Amino acid sequence: MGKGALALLVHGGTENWSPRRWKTRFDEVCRNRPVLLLPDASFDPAAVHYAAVWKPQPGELAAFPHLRVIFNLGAGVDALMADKSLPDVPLVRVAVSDLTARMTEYVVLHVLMHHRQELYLRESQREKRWAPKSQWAAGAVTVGIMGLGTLGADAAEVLRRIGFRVVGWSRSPKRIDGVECFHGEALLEPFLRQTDILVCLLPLTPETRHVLGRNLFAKLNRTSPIGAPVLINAGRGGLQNEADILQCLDDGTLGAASLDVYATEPLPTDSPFWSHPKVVLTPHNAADTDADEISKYVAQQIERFEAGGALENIVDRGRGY
Ligand code: NDP
Ligand code: OXD
Repeated sequence: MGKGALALLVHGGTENWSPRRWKTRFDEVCRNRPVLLLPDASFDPAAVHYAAVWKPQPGELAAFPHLRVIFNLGAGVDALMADKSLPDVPLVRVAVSDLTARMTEYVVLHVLMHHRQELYLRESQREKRWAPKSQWAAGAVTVGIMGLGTLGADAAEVLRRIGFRVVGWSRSPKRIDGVECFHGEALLEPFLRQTDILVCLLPLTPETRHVLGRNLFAKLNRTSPIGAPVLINAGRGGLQNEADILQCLDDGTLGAASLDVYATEPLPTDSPFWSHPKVVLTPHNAADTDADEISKYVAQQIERFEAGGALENIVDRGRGY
């Protein structure tokens, strides 16, 4: 019997993430396995055993009666979890070293940008103003990371090595060398009270939606050398209350924000974030993963699964991540 087919359902993304590029990549790594790029009028849905997806339409995956595993081509599965007809088969997400390293680059870049007063220095340069401000040591600043999973834990370790004081918050208890770890609702406030630069790497779930709002920002530390606290969100736009962020930037509750993700993407051209002087904005590309590594990761998981081995990085549907 031939190998069960892999169906590709890919919507959106950059040129590197175009459906055609994914088809070429998967043809290379899935030897002797049919790879179907959907929509394809000639395919037999019953032949599909695996699906590799990025932002499929709700209901699309329910069309495959013999589906065995769904592979999400990214780390966050919030879009998939919103599909009420998602087949009840294992859902695997991406957790690969390339993605982790790129996210850590983004986090370190933005923490350093605020720590080293880059917004102020660039403004001085534009105005040809020679006006240095005093600097402080990394150890005088506490970076608080919400989400100590694959991405948050790596960023925490690298920031600590650079010299920052690092604290972290997760759902369950964690141990990371040199990082003070907090967990659960009850310990959120003590975590926030110490945090000068807040980095959010949480998944979007019903529990975390809109967690980044005024109530939370008001609990951040205001006595560090950087002054008003800074928000860095590279998790998901649904984690943030955008009206609160804008008001908190304007009334000084927040000193600055680096945002990679938004409630609506692409960010509408009339969003005040585009031109806000205290916002450093990127277009959801904090960690634009090497797609070749992802296709190899999926192909290896399928081979291992068919040989009776365990799948890795299966999403816990009850928790939503
Ligand atoms: P993981 O699942 O490995 O980690 C998630 C972390 O969040 C865990 O530490 C988890 O706690 C914690 N968490 C989840 N829910 C809660 C809660 N209710 N209260 C407290 N802590 C909670 O995910 P990753 O690190 O791989 O990725 C995180 C997110 O980053 C993704 O879901 C995605 O949305 C986003 N992302 C964004 C990208 C971008 O380009 N902007 C690229 C890739 C990912 P515990 O450990 O106890 O389970
Ligand atoms: C992801 C992303 O979840 O790129 O992988 O946002």
